[in-house]
Amino acid sequence: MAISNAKLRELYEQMLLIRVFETAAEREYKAARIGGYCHLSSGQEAATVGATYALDAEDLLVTGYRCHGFALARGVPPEAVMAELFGRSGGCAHGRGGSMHLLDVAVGYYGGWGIVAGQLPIATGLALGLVRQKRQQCVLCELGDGAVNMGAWHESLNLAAVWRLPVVFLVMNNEYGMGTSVERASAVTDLHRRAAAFGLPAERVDGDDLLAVIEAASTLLSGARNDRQAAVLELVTYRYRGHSVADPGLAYRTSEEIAEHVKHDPLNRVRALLSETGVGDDELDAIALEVDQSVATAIAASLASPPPPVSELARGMYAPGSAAQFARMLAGAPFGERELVFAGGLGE
Ligand SMILES: Cc1ncc(C[n+]2csc(CCOP(=O)(O)OP(=O)(O)O)c2C)c(N)n1
Ligand SMILES: [Mg+2]
Repeated sequence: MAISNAKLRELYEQMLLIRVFETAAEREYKAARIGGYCHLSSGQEAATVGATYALDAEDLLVTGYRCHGFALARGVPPEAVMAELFGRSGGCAHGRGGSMHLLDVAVGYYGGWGIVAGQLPIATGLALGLVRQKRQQCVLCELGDGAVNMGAWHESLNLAAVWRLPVVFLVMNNEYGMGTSVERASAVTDLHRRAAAFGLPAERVDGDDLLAVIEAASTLLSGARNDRQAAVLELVTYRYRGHSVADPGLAYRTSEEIAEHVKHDPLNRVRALLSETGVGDDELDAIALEVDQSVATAIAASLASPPPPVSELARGMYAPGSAAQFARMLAGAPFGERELVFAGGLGE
């Protein structure tokens, strides 16, 4: 896979940003400055950055809830991602989504979805929308190994095949769905082979090999974009941390298993490639410093950003023009409840 040294350096910086961002998010969550859920993607950086890099600027990206890395790789500013984790109005979803529901339509990122496999019908619908609008764009839909046993997987892949929709389903196989290994959950553990049930092309590659990910993702995405050929891409990777920050991640796997994966760390592998092209330790240190600073700036900006005002709670819930319907309802009780449920109400 031919890629310029400058581009490789840039992708390495993105991968390092994700690693440092996730470590900071874990620290902030444990300090109770981040609430709700928080799923980290440390260890999955090559898969995340490589697949996102293979998208064209006009393509659309949809993911599950382990999504900080995808948002960063797609170009959502770190302060907008961090502020969303903090639940602040400066967040990319205005502080109303949190860690699992990042969103930035301006860069073609359509979320960040918390229901396992819930994002598949959304991505499939987006792909149908592209066809209807005669656009030569495609959708990349990320999901976990746990999502391939959900009904929405079968329904979405079937429709994508029958209607020739421009969508690539990216299975991020990190070996576990919460505490359940792929072996315990799936009859066929080569997950990409399930695409055969729908007559779709599929590939399985080492998700910790950045260049292999870019090559496979580029081929499948261009098939979707140019020939409306839906496909499945399975990236075999590993998550270093627990399922969420609340899970130490050691009840269902051993420290030895984790250590074995760390030996093939995706960041080290790209660092080795950079060294071969003559990038020295000085330059690597400079990149690390830049990344540390941008994460520190993101945290400071998040702390300075106010929480979203309660009066904005119903914003985005109703289409423009539905004000008359909304006016009949009690503010803060859009389904007509008689009492306000928020302390202090909505200022009325
Ligand atoms: C429909 C549904 N069922 C159960 C859950 C609870 N749940 C959250 S994550 C998860 C495991 C998913 O694992 P996987 O698809 O492998 O993704 P990963 O966490 O490894 O990224 C489960 C069961 C949920 N969010 N949605
Ligand atoms: Mg998984």
